[in-house]
Amino acid sequence: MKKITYLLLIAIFASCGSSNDNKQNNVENQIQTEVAEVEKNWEEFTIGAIGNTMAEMKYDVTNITVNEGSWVRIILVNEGVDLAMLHNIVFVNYGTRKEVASEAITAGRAAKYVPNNSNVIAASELANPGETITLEFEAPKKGNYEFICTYPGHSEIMRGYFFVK
Ligand SMILES: [Cu+2]
Repeated sequence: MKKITYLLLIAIFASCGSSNDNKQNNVENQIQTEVAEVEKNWEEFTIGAIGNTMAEMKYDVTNITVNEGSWVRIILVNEGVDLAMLHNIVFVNYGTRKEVASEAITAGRAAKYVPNNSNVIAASELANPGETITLEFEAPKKGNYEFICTYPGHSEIMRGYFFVK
């Protein structure tokens, strides 16, 4: 609602006889962009990456369901304190997590452990211990997907399911 009021103010401002057409176009483009943002149907999830050892670490959410056509916002909170606890969150086609996790190791740190593999739907940045990162993407078509942490050695226990209905 706040954002809509803001957009109206921009619209009023824009209609107050700008002598510069370019400026007018820029304002109109900005309005269109912001309207598109407001109209997106966001589904937001906060996921904690918890634990401080290879045995304890996990996501505190392991099952996410969204509607087709929505936009997904994942807020990944790395609650670890041990410096070895680096995590990301990577969404992949169902049944491909082992393949993607294996290629992630080859891709290495320079690629943020995200391989160039068409089964990857969306991938976050790496979160350091104590860091929170956000990943936004458009939900893929209806179906079953999985999510994993592709940091080497983590994917077998740091994983969950993602359903688009
Ligand atoms: Cu991890």
